[in-house]
Amino acid sequence: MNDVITIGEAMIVLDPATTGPMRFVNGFERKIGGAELNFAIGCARLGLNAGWISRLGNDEFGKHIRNFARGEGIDISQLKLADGYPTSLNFKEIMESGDVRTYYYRDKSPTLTLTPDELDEAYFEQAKILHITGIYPAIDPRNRPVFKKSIELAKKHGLKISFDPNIRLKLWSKEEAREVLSDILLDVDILLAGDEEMEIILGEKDPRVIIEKAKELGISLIAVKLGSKGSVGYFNGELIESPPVKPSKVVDKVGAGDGFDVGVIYGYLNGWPLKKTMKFANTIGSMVVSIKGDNEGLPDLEDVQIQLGEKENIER
Ligand code: KDG
Repeated sequence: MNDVITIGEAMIVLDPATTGPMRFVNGFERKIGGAELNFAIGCARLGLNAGWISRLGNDEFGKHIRNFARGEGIDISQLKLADGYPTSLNFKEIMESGDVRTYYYRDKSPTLTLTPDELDEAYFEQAKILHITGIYPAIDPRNRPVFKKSIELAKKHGLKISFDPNIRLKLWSKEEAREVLSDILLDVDILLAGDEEMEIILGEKDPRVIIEKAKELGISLIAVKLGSKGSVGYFNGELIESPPVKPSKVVDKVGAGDGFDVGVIYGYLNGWPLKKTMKFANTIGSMVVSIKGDNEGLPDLEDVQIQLGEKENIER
């Protein structure tokens, strides 16, 4: 049985060998990214059973991503390689500060070949949480029926729906994101969102107001990510302002939000107190930004425990 399942696209990420504007970058390293796959990887590294529903191109890049996901111990039984749809690419530009700009080449996403009736109901029956993000419906409007069907199946079989808006304005406008995602919020049980994203969806940036509004929508676990200012969480009548965890250094901020999501879901599944969960999630987020790559910094459970001072780091 999977603890978590998720649906989303993964891409080959071309990571620049040097910082600065991409037009002056001569070398790139081939890596892998995709918010939902990052999430599944993070869960698997902590020891959860994670499943990933997706489509990749039937090409060398697609096979590379498939092998990588399998190597991370992710259940890829719901992954297929699609003919005629090349695996998408994502070029990154990284500034000295760690700030990143991305350039997508994903107009003919292999996820377009996944149809609602291909979603396997039995797969949903055997999971606890469906984690979804705003990237999947943003890639192409034609992905939205599959997205909706995944929510329907999750609800039918009593899964909790965990949602990160992950608004990527290179994929859609604020107006379109608001229209689609505010509808999704009605089905969500666990909201993992940045304050600026919620400003786009709800018109509110103050974490306490966001939490009040999310509660009114029936969302039971709410975590608002404030970047370098930490996070605010709400669950079962308790509100926690969790201070930021300072990273050892900031080299690449991409994937930090996915890491935070992993931490919250891990704490939730283990029935931890909210304070512990939020600290754990902030710690994972801070570990992700200190390593280059979208998912390379996602830690194993033991690494987080060392970071939290719960375990000794034996170097040699
Ligand atoms: O959350 C990190 C993702 O944004 C990154 O891995 C790439 O999925 C990606 C996207 O669509 O930008």
